[in-house]
Amino acid sequence: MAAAVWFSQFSNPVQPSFDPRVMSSPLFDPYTLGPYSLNNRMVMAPLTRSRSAQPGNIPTRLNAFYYAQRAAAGLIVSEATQVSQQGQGYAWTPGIHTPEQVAGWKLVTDAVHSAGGRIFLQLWHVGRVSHPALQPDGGLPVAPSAIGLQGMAFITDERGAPQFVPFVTPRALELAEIPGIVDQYEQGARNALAAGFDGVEVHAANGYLIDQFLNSSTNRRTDDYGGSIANRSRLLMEIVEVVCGVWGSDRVGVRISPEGTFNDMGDEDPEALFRHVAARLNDCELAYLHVVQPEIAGNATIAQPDLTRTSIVTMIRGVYRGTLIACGGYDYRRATRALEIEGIDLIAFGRLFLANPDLPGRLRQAAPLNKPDEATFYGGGARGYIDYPTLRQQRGEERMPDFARIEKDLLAAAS
Ligand code: 8OZ
Repeated sequence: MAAAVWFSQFSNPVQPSFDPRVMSSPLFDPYTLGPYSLNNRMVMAPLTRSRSAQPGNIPTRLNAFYYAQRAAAGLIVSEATQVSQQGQGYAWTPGIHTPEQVAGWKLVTDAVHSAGGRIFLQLWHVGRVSHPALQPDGGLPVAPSAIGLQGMAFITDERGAPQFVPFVTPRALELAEIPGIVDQYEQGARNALAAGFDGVEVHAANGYLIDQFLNSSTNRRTDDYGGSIANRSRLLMEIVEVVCGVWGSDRVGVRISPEGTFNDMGDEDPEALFRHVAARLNDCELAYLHVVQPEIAGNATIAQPDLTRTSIVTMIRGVYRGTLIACGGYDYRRATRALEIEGIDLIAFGRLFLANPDLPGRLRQAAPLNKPDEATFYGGGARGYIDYPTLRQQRGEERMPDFARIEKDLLAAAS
């Protein structure tokens, strides 16, 4: 497909088909984020979809189409993307450590930009949440300490079919290996710049490597990276420093999940830990701090918010002076309330954006929402990925595309 034809399919894909005055909420206000003017205060949350091309974990035109469909978000944060082979923890997740992956991501950023969107890449190292089958040398996954987690790793068998196997106990990183981990993030940040992203988000949430260093239950180190809260935060701060060196701090975000329990996480004093983290990050003058509500564990809601106590997100709002994104189970009403009353700056939506490519338009006119189909969250092709209809398509104002055909064309197209 000629380049011009390839881009033209993304231009202005999300035309409003409604009176924009219908709903009034700060969600629809523009927002200045670092050097960028966002069209609204709705962020598409990072969502693992496990649909990169194999072998090589390479983003495809199908992935580009999916992200461009959602370009009406004020900001898209990409799915978590491993900075190295060692950093991969699930089958088929994309990487940002080979030239082929950078070229694949360039298709994504070009498509999103042609559609008028903004996209940050989420930099990811899973640490212990991996398996020898995914490791470069078939070795053990690495972690701050040799403490395993319960549950199953998602890998592939010899024929490439999906398979669930128990996690293994990781090995503790040597002190001398830690600069190499920081280098992986720095290289990932450079590669993201080369791939045309608008910024990067450091994934320090949800029980992956950086979070394993932060939390006392997974970090039993006795060197400079363990023990005190300052020591446990050291890896995060070193990574943030090098990533800001590549991008400039106003194009770097950090995602944390205080009190999160996903991937067997826990800390003896999460309030003190994350108060420290938020205070230290104030000094970095980042684009934003992105906080996952503790009621969310990966893709599941495990509890309802406890309204009788001050939430950890409220505590962080009290400490953190910069742009704060909150994520986790928000609907229109709760999101509007968070912006109007709780001092949150931007709201990230995961499942709602997954199932509604035109989410801002739908919320603005209080239109019904498509329901996400859990069976198609991870792996596969167009189904459950690019075939959620827009409101215009559902109303017959626009032809319903032949998604199977689009998938075939996109994956057949030469780059
Ligand atoms: C759910 C399934 C796989 C990965 C995260 C990257 O929690 C993830 C993830 C979530 O941040």
